[in-house]
Amino acid sequence: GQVINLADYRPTDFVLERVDLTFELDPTETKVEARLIFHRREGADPKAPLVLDGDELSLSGLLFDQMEMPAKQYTATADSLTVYNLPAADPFELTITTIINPQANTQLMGLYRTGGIYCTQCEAEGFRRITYFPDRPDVLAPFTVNIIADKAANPLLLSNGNFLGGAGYGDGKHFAAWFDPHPKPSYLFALVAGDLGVVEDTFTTMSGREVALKIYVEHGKEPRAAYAMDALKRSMKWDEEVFAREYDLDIFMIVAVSDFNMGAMENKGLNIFNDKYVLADPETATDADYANIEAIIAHEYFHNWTGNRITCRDWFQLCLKEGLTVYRDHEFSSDQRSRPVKRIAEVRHLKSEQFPEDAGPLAHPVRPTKYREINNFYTTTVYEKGSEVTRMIATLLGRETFKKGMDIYFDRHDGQAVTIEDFVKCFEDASGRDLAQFSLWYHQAGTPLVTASGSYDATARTFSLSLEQMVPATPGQTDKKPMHIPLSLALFGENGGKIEPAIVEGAEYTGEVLHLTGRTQTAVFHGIGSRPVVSINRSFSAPINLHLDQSPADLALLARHETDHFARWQALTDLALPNLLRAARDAREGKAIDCEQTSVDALLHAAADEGLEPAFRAQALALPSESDISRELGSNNDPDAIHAGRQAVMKQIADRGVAIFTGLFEKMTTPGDFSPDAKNAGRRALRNTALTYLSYAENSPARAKAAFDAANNMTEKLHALTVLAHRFPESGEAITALSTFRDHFAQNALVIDKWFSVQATIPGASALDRVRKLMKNPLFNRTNPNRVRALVGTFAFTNPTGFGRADGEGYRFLAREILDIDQRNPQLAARILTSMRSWRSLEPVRAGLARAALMQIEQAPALSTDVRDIVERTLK
Ligand code: DPP
Ligand code: ZN
Repeated sequence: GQVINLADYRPTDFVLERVDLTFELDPTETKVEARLIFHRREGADPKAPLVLDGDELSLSGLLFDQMEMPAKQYTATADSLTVYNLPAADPFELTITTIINPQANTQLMGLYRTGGIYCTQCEAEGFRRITYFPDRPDVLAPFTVNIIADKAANPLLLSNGNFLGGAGYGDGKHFAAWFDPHPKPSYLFALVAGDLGVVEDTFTTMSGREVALKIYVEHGKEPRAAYAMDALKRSMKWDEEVFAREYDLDIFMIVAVSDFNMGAMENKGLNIFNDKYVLADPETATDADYANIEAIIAHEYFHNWTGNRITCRDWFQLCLKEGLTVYRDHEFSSDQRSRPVKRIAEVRHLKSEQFPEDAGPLAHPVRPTKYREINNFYTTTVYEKGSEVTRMIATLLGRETFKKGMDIYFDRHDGQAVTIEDFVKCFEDASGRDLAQFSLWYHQAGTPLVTASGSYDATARTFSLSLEQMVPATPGQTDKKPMHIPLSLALFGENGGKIEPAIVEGAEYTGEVLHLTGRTQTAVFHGIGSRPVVSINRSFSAPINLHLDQSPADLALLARHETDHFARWQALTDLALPNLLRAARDAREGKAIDCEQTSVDALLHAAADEGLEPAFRAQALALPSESDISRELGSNNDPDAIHAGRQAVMKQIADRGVAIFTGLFEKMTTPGDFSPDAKNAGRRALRNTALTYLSYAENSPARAKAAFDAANNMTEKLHALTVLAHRFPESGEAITALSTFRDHFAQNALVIDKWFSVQATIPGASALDRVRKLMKNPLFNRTNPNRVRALVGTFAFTNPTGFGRADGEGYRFLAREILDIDQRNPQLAARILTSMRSWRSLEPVRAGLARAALMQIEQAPALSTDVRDIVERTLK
């Protein structure tokens, strides 16, 4: 694949007016007839040929205005169809016939088969695997879709839009016709056919229209779709109340499939989901699963406006729909659950996934300017950092002005394919602010580092805060300009009360948000009667790294008195982190590990504070992960030392807090009928955390074994199983629990994924042998992306001591697996390979071994564009 540059964008020479598709479905020979009506764009070169995209296609027929097209008038290859001598102005019709093989489509892009049903995935460039087409997001047209298939095998024939009608044929076949009146790009096309069960409901929109809601799942799984349906209705209501967005078709459908590369896909009126994000019941789904289902159902539904009604001009603008829609689903979940707890979870995720990406060889701007393979840009930078950038606009402008900007966006651009510049302009118009400097967040990669230091002058009654920002160099970007960084900031007195400054000089400070715009800047707060404790980047108002030296006493004060509970969590984390970093260094040097006590006290104080919600306390007690610690250490990392250090810190906290943890474990039960709501989930989270600490204090599998046996919900059962397997892998209790669990859930693929993941993450050098053995287990399935991710992906991404074992065998194992997966499913292979993105921060021996494994991939003869792109950038 060659490099595509944003600077080369230009509109198509031809305008697509209408699309009429007919599918004659067959597992191995599906006939696709595409009737496309075009006219030449005004002002376009009257001689320019029409060039359509294809991917592994072969042309079976081509008509021009229903007449056979002379062979010399076109050229067809597997990846393009070029048609010459087309009319200068008049509309014309091309009828293109292709025959495709859904059964053989293991890439899961285009039309494929999964569990006996036909389904499609077209984003980003899957439609070109169905027919020759101007397969780009700025070509929008209304689609009519006719589906013909064997009736017994495929009672259900679905596509986008509204159902027009259908009928049976005498030969056992039947057909259905769908029409989507909303012009859409091809990436939003969907087709599903097969035999599925359905859960039905209705939603009455704000203007009083009744919309039919249908969720299709495998027969027998209908009861497990109830929560997804509930989340869908809540999403529809929320988007009306918060963004005044109403649904625009008569029907909204979701289909759950078990083989899917992504989480879900927002096809117009016909979302297709990885069934992992639809199916849930208390016995088989964890609270995290419920939360993910709620978020992803909302996310895909919200795309109807941010993505579908207003789409991207080109794929460089992916964050236009993804960053914004993630922001919207975050807001939705915050409103449905606890806002601070949700924010903590978002920031944890951002730091563990996006920060390493932004600090490594795969770093790229939220709005990139070039790519070789667009599939590789569905990244946490585009999604999560993109959401943070949207969130900063709301923080800078204030909620009301932000809403005003969104209203302008919806009014101005409905039905269009637009750019980030168009989006930002709406907020400039709403606020009268110049957002040019702010826009650097879209263009400059790398996580800014802000260094802050405060000094108090008692005589002048001033507090001066010096700030300095630095954006690190990233691939292709060495010189960075200073950014516009919104820092939510407050001052607290020794008694814990908030101090309101009389005047602030040196920086704009409105609504407790300080605008850092210079490379260096000093803000002076006047009228400060006593030495303040400063709290910066409250609610994580900007996605930055912050360096601020604060004493354990000051952090402990914030941990107790900050009114922003996110900032309390941050203070507790800042207290805990130095212990973990020191412990990692000490472990490496074979020194004794000793925790600084203020931090342990603060943590235990929070754990026991009944005034704090249980979910918050669970978050506070969940120490930074091993990969968080390596990120903070930055370089020369030894996963074994980090692991050993963290284990020692856990043990010390557990020993000191054993009484508190025992009390929490006993008290935080969730009696009565199971409820997946946030409150009950919080109690389960805190109880689980207590169990983890008790496994260190008691150093015995007994309690976890009892918890495993007694659990009546997956959240507690899986956690108990994890404690047994991770803490006591050789014990009879762990071995029995793992096999009981497997036998009990053998028929449930999503639970068996968890069974694989628990074992893939057992720490230590022996993990690799376990993973190898599991790959030979009859339950392992190489063709199912969820299963491959659950075992191979989880091992590579979240088992630093097992994957990163000192002899490099883990890296070599991954190299071989990537090459194998790449044969079938390049997207999946490329995604799992990004687990190597932080290899340079390893100590030299491991780094050398990791590099050798990467080179082994790079030198393999037949790599997909997807894997080639990732491996070359990772090595560069
Ligand atoms: N389906 C993916 C998402 O919603 C890509 N658009 O993020
Ligand atoms: Zn999305």
